[in-house]
Amino acid sequence: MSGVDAASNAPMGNGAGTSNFDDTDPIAAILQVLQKGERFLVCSHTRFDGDAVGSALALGMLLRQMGKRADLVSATRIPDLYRRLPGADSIRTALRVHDRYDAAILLECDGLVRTGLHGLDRQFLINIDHHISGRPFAQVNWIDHQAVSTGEMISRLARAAGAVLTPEMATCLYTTVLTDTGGFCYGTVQESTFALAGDLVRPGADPVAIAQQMYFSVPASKLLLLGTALQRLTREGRLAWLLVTQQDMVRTGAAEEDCEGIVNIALSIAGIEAAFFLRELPDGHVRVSLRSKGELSVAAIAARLGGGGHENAAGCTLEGPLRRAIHQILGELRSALAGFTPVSA
Ligand SMILES: [Mn+2]
Repeated sequence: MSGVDAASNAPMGNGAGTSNFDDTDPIAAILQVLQKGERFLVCSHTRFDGDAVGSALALGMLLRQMGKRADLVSATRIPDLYRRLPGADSIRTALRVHDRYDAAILLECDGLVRTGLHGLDRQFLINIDHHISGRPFAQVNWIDHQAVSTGEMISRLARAAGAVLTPEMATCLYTTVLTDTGGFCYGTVQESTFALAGDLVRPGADPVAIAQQMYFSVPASKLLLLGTALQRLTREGRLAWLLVTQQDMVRTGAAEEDCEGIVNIALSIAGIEAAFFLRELPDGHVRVSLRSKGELSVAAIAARLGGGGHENAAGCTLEGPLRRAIHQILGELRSALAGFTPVSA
């Protein structure tokens, strides 16, 4: 967990600028800013996932419960999968922030660029993140690698604020836990994760309805794309990968969000230690999703290639063409696997 840097910039408006933040207690520091301010911006990274949408929506609800105004802004559209989350229509799509806020709260971002938004550099910034790639770029930073989702951190913030978890907040927060743990499967899951899930089900999150929405409402275009990707499944020892071309995307009528999770199919093969999924982008770049099981970390590989993420789930964008990107990723993964012996072996 990183601390709080109060030296670089003072909060705008409403007198929070004179505060002395306690660098050992980022939750208290964040609450101090929230309590003193009136208007807040909440944003997350582009290409929203369940944690980005769910944590932003729940934080917006928390702020409103505290009597504050919260504007939720995203540079990219909300994937259909998450449009039925409570309050999802309240997220505005924009590329630039014009207004001045008492603070802009960035969720799941390792810097301003990740938001895809312009105009944030003028704002007082609060950074809440659980990624390994998290960096203390803001005036107040709360980075907790142990949290299974940023939503988990928002639920702790809500508790510290003495807020009531409404069924809507609980639904958004449960969605962050479910999706960021891959349905309670990934390495970050521990006993406390189930306690957290219980704390969200009790006030009204419906685990069955949320799972149905997340996993059993797949658009046909996604299955067509998956079929195409599976035809190109390649295996090399403990590595497996899938890819789709831009032509595949057009032919199947798939949207960007339909690529979500395809990499996990390659990872699910017995004996596979790491997997990746490549998607050719319309501009010729290649989007890479990396996954690993257990102890092998793909976070460092993604970071070396200009991306980021978690130990078991990370991503980056590479120069095309596809063949070159495959070569680059394979080089990294082959050498990572060469020196790797699984604990269970
Ligand atoms: Mn997350």
